[in-house]
Amino acid sequence: MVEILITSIIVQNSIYHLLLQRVSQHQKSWAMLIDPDKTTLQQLFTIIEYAQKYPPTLFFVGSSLLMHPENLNLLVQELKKHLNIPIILFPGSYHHLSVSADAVLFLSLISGRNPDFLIGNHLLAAPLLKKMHLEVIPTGYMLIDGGRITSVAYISNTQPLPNDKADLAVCTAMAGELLGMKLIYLEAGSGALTPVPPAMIRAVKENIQIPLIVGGGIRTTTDFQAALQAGADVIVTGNVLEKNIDLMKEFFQLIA
Ligand code: 1GP
Repeated sequence: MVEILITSIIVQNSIYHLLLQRVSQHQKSWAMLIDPDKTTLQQLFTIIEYAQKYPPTLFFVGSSLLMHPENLNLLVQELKKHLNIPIILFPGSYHHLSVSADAVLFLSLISGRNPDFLIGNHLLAAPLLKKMHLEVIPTGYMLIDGGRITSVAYISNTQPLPNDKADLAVCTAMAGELLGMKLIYLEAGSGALTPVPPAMIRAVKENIQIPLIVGGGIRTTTDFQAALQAGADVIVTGNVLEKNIDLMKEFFQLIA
């Protein structure tokens, strides 16, 4: 009985629960992606300063490659020290983990046919995750053609879904939901030339009940708003803020 109560308290306090709550209250979310390889300490302090004024709903931390694994922990700890914003790991591989984060997207690349990214990395990560107190959020990750070969396409060695085939995206997302995924993530890839088309976002959203994350190539408030209006629950922005941190204010205003 006590155990059931504790479990339910933990679930109520989980980041996933927070997301579900926001979706049910029609509140949109913004995840700011920070790449530990590309962010200097100085840039991190600027991000922290801006996030105190214009907080994203969540931080995603990760990248396809991790050339400086030591930066991952440092970055997460520094964010934790100064801000009270949930930090979710967005790993490119099974060892891109940090005990100091709050949760991890346990990504299965369901648009691809590479077993390493469907289950291979997961069995390597499983014993590590069992020992960490990280909330694990199973996520159906779908790579959508964004007009160029992105790092995630190259590294995962998978073919993105054509961006004019909303029906393929819908069936893939529905299959992910039926397999028990807790989130669907439509990803055009970092630095995509074109973000995921609104028509595809809308079609996927209409056919799943779980929250929908959309990211890749979102550079302007117009892109951001188009994805929100099409039905995305969480918008992820990465690259553009590395170039223009002032956009944080505008993105913040779009979800406030
Ligand atoms: C998150 O990979 C994206 O889904 C980030 O993409 O860097 O193009 O914003 P950008």
